[in-house]
Amino acid sequence: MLPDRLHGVIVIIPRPVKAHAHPGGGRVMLTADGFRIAADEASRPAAGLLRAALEASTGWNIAVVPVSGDVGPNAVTLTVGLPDGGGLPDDGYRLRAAPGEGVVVNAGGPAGVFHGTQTLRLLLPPETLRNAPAHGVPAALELPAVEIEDAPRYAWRGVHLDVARHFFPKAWILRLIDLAALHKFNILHLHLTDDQGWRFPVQRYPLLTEVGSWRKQSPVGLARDKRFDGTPHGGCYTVADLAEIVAYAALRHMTVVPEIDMPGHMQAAIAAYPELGNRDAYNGRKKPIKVRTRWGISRHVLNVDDATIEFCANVLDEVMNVFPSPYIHLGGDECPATEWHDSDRARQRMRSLGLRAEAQLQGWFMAQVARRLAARGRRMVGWDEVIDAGGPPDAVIMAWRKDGYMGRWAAELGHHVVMAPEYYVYLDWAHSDDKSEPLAIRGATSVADVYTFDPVPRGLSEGARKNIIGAQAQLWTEYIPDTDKAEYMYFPRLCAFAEVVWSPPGGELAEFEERLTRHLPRLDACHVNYRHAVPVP
Ligand code: TNX
Repeated sequence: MLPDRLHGVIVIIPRPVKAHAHPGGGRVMLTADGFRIAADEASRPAAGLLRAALEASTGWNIAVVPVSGDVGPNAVTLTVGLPDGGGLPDDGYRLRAAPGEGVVVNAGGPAGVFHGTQTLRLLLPPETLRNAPAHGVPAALELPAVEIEDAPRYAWRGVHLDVARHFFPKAWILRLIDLAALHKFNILHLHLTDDQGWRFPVQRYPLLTEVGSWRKQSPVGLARDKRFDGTPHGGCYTVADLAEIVAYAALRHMTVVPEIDMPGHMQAAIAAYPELGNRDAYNGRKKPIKVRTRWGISRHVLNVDDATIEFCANVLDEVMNVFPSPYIHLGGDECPATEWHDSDRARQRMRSLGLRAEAQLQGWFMAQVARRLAARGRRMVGWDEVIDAGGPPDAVIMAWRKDGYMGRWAAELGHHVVMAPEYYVYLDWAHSDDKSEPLAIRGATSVADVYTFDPVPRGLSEGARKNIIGAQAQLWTEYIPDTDKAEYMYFPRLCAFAEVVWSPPGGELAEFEERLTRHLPRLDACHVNYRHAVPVP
């Protein structure tokens, strides 16, 4: 048995701000008989979730009771508002587990209570992460006696999932939310539309999903192999599915940020509604544009007519009805201007706006659409191409290109920035260069690469530091057709990334790797298909 403490740090991921063994040492016992969760009003939802998780894994019958003086030592107590009025933020918490006192979580706000309960779940035996008592009903649960004080480094701790290149079922997205919440992430970014599939149901434009959610076939192997599987692929969510995902995430203090990618990456929409495309640029093309079956960048982009801007705004109205997120992602990446160059209508638009380059047309387009978001009090997020095109100054920029350079530029311009540089946090890249790795778009990004990534771009001025609001790990799914492979690509790199965005900087890789070894049984208990450092024979 390894000790509970390694190098003085409590063995959980992400590493808390402060954690030490209780001065008295020892362990805390929670026993089946009479164990309770005491919660004040603000902590009730977190108490309910903790109760459900522990009842399922232990088979115990657990009461949630109001906080009162006589809760006793066989209890977990959850409250908001610190006894000494100490200044923890809303998402910060203190957790104290001491023999004879039970476990007390005291938080700055409801989010902090929730994060505190996730810490508790990681301190308890891994078996408590299962869905049923696998080895019979335990008489007691033990955890180390500890004192933890904790709060996140960043406000945006994001996990991204591309459900457009491959469709992922709702049930698994709920599981992903659980796994992300266990690691204290608070943003799930869903990339809902792309050239190869449209997954968001729009009442006003039903063909977006009727036509746009299916493609005829998908590539087999790498793009350059030019082989296809001959099997249609598709799927879309219902409004109820998405509302369920949003509500499920909200209970776990996660915000679902939807992305409708425009004006490029729109071939599926153009297949559904050809009038959205640049028909005057096709030079007599006879074949209709279909939902794209190849990966890579399509040259078929939206036209810049008023009707198309109105179309996008109408789609976003429905997006905003489903997603309460203050942030709505409008994509803006990889939009080739070839069709605009060849389109008389687009050139006329440029002339009337006095624009010199087609790329500026994109900035103008994004700004028009973003106005509809602003009218409803929402903020636009866009990939960093948005700053090339002179996009709206209040847009949040997701910086993915050129290492930290684009993020630094955006932050110096005054944008709020979410760092997402591909070399470090594109989890669709292979884990290693080894031949045994499954097919991946590029390689390689190891756990160590992710862990040593610092969201603060090199050379950023002191004044612009506050503009880095967080970072995000991406999972583009061209080469990730199913949930098993998605989990394989996410984990355990997502554990390392959790620590990048939550914990104070300065973590040591070797120490983290030891902690990760201790964390993996917890992923096993959740049956996560993570990549093993040593391949499973
Ligand atoms: C670039 S990153 C894209 C995606 C691809 C990804 C593959 C970004 C904003 N656009 O459309 O899926 O590369 O890694």
